[in-house]
Amino acid sequence: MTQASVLFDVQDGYALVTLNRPDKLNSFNPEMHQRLREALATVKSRDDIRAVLLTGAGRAFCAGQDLSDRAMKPGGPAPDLGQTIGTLYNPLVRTLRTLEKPVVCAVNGVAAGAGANVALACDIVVAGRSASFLQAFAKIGLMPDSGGTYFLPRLVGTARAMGLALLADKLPAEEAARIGLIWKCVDDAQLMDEARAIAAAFGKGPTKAYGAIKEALYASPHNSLDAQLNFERDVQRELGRTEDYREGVTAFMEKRPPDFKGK
Ligand code: T3D
Repeated sequence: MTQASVLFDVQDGYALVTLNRPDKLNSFNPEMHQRLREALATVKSRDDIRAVLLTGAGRAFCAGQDLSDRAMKPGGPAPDLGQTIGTLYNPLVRTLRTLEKPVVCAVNGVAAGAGANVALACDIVVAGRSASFLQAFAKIGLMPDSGGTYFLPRLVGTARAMGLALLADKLPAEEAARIGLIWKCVDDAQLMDEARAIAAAFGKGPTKAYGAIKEALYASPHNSLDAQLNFERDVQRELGRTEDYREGVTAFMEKRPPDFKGK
């Protein structure tokens, strides 16, 4: 029996989603894309799942596209990369960014090519000290995709984005955290405990507020201050009507931890 290319497990209010092609460094093939799409659709549809923790099996997080699916015969036809990007990678990045639930990424090893940019599409990225980020594209005659040219300059500025994309060198996790590419770097042995603790906290947190925070912060770079102020006013009005806000204030007044229901 073949192993599932994506493992899915629900615990403590979050879904643990594990890319599981370790012998190929969890590189993407169409089957893994499909399984991941199904996993994220389940997360979206189930109220009892209030966050995601994405990680990789084995020594890598994800090595991007499975290049053995791209082997070309001399003189043979070139693959249509626009097709896979348009139908597989772009929808994945959009799903991660627009999911109204927080997505934690535990980068357990190298994250290369689209694998690096899928990690950067997540909301909170925690990496093990031995992990690294590699915009591998230029090494094979491509440019960053899966949102790389969008995320990199916004996260670390154009100068560093340019260096990472053009030089295509491995960026160690510690340096990635230092320059603000990711949330934090922790010792390898602590990685999953740390990431699980964050995901579990999200799993019992105010889900609607988290969704609003994502939407507001991801819209922010494109909005004027006026537009952002108006967005905050309108969405805060909606959040003020949620059960979780009522519970949050009541719990504060009663000096007890809140019991958020995600509603
Ligand atoms: O194609 C489209 O549809 C367009 C979309 C493109 C998106 C992309 O992601 S393009 C970029 C694709 N990814 C890469 O270019 C990264 C290629 N891999 C590497 O550069 C290195 O493997 C790593 C830096 C990730 C890790 O290096 P290292 O030294 O730790 O491991 P290794 O020895 O290179 O790899 C271990 C095995 O995994 C090896 O197989 P083997 O020899 O043990 O049988 C290697 O071939 C395999 N592997 C690694 N990456 C891939 C891969 N097999 C297929 N596809 C890969 N991407």
